[in-house]
Amino acid sequence: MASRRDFLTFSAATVLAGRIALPYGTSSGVDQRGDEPSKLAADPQRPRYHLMPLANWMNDPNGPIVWKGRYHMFYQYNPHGAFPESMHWGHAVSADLVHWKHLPIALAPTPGGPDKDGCWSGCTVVEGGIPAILYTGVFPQVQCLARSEDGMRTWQKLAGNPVIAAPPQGMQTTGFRDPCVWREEDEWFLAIGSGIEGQGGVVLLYRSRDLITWDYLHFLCKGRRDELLPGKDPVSTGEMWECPDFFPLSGKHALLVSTQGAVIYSVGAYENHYFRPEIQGKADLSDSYYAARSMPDGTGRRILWGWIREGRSEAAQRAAGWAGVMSLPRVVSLAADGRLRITPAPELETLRGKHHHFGGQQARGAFSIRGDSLEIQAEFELGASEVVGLTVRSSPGGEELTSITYNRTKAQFLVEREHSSLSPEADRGPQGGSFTLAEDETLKLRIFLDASVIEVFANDRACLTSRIYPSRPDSLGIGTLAEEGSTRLKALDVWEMRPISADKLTI
Ligand code: DQQ
Repeated sequence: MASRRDFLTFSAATVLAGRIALPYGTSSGVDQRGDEPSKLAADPQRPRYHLMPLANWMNDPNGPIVWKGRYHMFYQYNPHGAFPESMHWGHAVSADLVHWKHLPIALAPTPGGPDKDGCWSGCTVVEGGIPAILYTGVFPQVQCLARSEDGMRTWQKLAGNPVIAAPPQGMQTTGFRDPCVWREEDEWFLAIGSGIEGQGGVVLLYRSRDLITWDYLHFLCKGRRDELLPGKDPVSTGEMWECPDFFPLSGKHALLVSTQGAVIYSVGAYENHYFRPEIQGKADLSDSYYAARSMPDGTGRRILWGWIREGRSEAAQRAAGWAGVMSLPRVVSLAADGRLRITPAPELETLRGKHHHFGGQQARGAFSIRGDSLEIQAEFELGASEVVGLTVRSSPGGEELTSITYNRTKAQFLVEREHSSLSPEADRGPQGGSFTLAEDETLKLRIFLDASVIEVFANDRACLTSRIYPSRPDSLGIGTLAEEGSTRLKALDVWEMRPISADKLTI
């Protein structure tokens, strides 16, 4: 998502103007600041049970990790406003995966250092009891190391940074960023997102004994030229793979890369330090979900996080004073057909408040429950209907309305946003992709509505994230939708969700 032009300008200017004091080699100590908390709290578009900074811009999740019984989440963060420049690492901690407390910024660009123009994405590992961050400094793109000796409160950058100063010699790379590090016996391995001009995305593999001296081995995995899309930049064509995330899963290995506007996963075999993909898919059907990173949670589960981008104009984002949201935690496992099964973490059920149940009705019409902070579960028998689904955030006269639909003939699952908002600032295009139900299968939807965020899970095998910005305060209605046929709604369950009030939490 990022170009040199996007990121270059702010940090140098800001530091010169003396607005942030950054002692070399330590965390910045800059706290999260931004617009008036009361303005942000009153913003109807601002999610209430998703993790996000108190204000300003965020993008990629970085280095999620379980440490001493707590979940730590870092993320790309610009403390200076709701726009993508001068990347820092924001930091939050949770005891339950759902409620979060914000901690001081973990990493800030160091004037004159290899990350002077931004601390871009990376990962967190623990070496001999000491937490360490591997991240990308820009520009040029190099890999850096920071460690924390005080339980992740402050981070000290290695004086000898960068630890990897350039891509392997002679390679015409399209990028060199976003390290993902893991341990095998007494060695560390590091995968870097990259690509070869005109050929496709690659993940480069390095090895080290101490996280400092790294030897390049070979490609961990390579994309194919015939997979490239037409486009204007290497990330949109697939010539550059961002944010590789590589992990073992039930006897197989999975690799996630962010490219072509999506998070693409491969499941396959990892042998002799080569990864051979066998099955591919999208971790989410929408381009609103990006740069996903996962963590083992200490109980055998793999938890996945993604950046939910905005879907409205840059001007609207700046005016709001915040931009970017962390997805809800999703549990990744291997399905019987070898694909990834990605479902909402059960911990989210602790946010459920008042429950409303509707059963055995024809699948048409509106329901008495209304809201924009809800979990909705619905199961439909398709009957003869070609299109089935729900409408959410509808105004009483239907001036604003968002449809979540499964189209049997087109084998498509979509969030349709044509009428989601009367505001000209909001994106209107449909989001979604291919999805097929078996002939006798019911459609099972689990939908999380949180102000401008929608996360939908269909039949435990498709995720679809979307952004909508209804402008009317009465755009809160829920209804069912069935065209040409006799769809039966087996059951509709709705829970009013509690806000997480991250800023007030103490743990
Ligand atoms: N965002 C980061 C990069 C990464 C991109 C910069 C993906 O490290 O490649 O904020 O969204």
